[in-house]
Amino acid sequence: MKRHLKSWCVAGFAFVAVQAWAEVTVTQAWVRGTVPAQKATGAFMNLKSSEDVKLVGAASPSAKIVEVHEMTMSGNVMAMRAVDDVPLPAGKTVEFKPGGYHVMLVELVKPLVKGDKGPITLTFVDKGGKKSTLEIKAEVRPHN
Ligand SMILES: [Cu+2]
Repeated sequence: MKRHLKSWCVAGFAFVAVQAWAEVTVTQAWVRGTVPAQKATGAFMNLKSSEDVKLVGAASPSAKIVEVHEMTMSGNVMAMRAVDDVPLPAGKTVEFKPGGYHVMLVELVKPLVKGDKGPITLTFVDKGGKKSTLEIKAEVRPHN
């Protein structure tokens, strides 16, 4: 009987832990490679969170400035702007891709060439205001 109670406790605790923890999965992360004089590039990926969270920031040792940008059409001109956050609704894949959201790496420390892995730390905040970070490695694809 005592044993039975204990297993209930463990199960209860595990349930609470799952409820509180938002897990974000990042797939197909890549960075557009650069040519030597180029100072900025974009990183792209698919993000999926188990809970409602927002992407609120990014950082990388590869660049001095890292921002989350959105590309939009302004008239017939493509323009990009920094956004404060990107909502990741629970269970929905949000694509960061050329022409849309991207992580902008500005003032690159050195050119990013094919075969490199660009480490990027993403910061998320959940509905309760709790912050979490996730480090990803984005594969550098050839410049084109
Ligand atoms: Cu940009």
